[in-house]
Amino acid sequence: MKSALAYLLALVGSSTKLEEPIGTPGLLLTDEYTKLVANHSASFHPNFSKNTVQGLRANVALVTPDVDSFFSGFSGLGSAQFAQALAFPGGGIRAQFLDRLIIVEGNTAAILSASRITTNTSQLITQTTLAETMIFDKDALLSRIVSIGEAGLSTAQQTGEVKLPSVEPITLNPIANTSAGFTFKIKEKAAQFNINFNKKNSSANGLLATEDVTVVSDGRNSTGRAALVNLFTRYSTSVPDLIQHDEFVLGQGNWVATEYIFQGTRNGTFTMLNGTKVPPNGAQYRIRGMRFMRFNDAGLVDLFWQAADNDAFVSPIYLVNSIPTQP
Ligand SMILES: *[C@@H]1O[C@H](CO)[C@@H](O)[C@H](O)[C@H]1NC(C)=O
Ligand SMILES: *[C@@H]1O[C@H](CO)[C@@H](O)[C@H](O)[C@H]1NC(C)=O
Ligand SMILES: *[C@@H]1O[C@H](CO)[C@@H](O)[C@H](O)[C@H]1NC(C)=O
Ligand SMILES: *[C@@H]1O[C@H](CO)[C@@H](O)[C@H](O)[C@H]1NC(C)=O
Ligand SMILES: *[C@@H]1O[C@H](CO)[C@@H](O)[C@H](O)[C@H]1NC(C)=O
Ligand SMILES: *[C@@H]1O[C@H](CO)[C@@H](O)[C@H](O)[C@H]1NC(C)=O
Ligand SMILES: *[C@@H]1O[C@H](CO)[C@@H](O)[C@H](O)[C@H]1NC(C)=O
Ligand SMILES: CC(=O)N[C@H]1CO[C@H](CO)[C@@H](O)[C@@H]1O
Repeated sequence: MKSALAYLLALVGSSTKLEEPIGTPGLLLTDEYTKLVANHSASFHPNFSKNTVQGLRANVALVTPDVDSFFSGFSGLGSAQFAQALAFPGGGIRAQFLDRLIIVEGNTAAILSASRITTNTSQLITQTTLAETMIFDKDALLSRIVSIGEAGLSTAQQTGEVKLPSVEPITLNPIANTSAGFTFKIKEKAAQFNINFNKKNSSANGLLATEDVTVVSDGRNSTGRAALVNLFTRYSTSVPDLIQHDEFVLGQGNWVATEYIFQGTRNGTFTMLNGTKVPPNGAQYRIRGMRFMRFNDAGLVDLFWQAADNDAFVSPIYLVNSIPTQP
């Protein structure tokens, strides 16, 4: 997001933030503007979690008329489709999005949350990870959102194939006040994960993390570099031609978030989250995910939180160039 000049000025301590990111007309990145982006990006989920018409209207007031939305594979354009996608469930079901981390860089925010679905008597139905990238226009209205859920995990929790997590309060992770130079460097490291993967060098990804890195994915926590490397190698026989591409690499303080696309051919036996083995079908899938990385002072990742639906590889929603059923 930052130009090379703005980066140099930041390093020498100038507070200049005047720059115009490509594609966002009229935008000046002032402190005041960035605060408004932070405020708006933190407003959507509390408003939504009220599960009221007022909450929904408050959110629609924060988006552009032509907002571009992508909610777990379903694309929409315009505020009416945005509102439709956010319609609260009703029928005695409550949906809450509880924020764990909000990174803001310029006019873009990356948000890591818990999606908690309960009955109206607070009995847990599912709790999965929700991750979003939000881009704002010059008035700090939301103009593009990508929202990534864990549909496969949600299904497996509802059928009892995967145990529900315990209900705990969810709090925002703190963001350390590091130098601009530190954040610049950790963004480069975060971008290295997919570069290594695409060079068939996933084992190098372990070395970017601490030996006891916490790895969160698919509703599970695991520890250690091998668990981190496994996130990258687990599709090597089921989707042998997989490529991963970063769309965004956003940093703030000691945190970096990436939004990425992974695409490849399901050409080997694929294992679903519930353990079911699905035969190859030779079809190509294109899926979006996000990763949130916390770096320690030595510049190593000590928490790696991945939000991506493993079972998207068996979902027709994510087929590339799918053949329309209507002529
Ligand atoms: C956003 O700003 C408004 C007005 O100052 C304030 O009432 C609201 O609490 C803020 N919301 C968040 C999530 O920070
Ligand atoms: C919970 O939802 C059910 C089904 O819609 C409804 O009958 C009941 O009145 C609701 N209870 C409360 C406490 O809102
Ligand atoms: C972060 O650190 C810088 C330099 O030490 C300081 O000027 C700034 O006020 C700090 N910001 C916050 C939010 O603590
Ligand atoms: C794999 O990564 C390691 C560590 O970054 C590097 O030393 C090595 O040259 C890389 N190998 C290839 C084939 O790119
Ligand atoms: C998994 O790790 C994250 C990050 O440290 C933590 O917030 C969460 O509570 C952990 N979950 C479990 C089930 O231990
Ligand atoms: C998928 O498998 C078929 C049959 O073995 C093979 O012909 C094809 O080249 C494979 N495609 C990819 C992308 O690996
Ligand atoms: C796993 O989930 C799929 C899709 O929901 C279902 O068809 C299959 O029976 C499940 N497998 C097991 C072992 O429960
Ligand atoms: C109805 C409702 O909850 N509106 C809130 C939506 O978010 C804004 C900004 O944080 C609040 O000011 C509203 O009260």
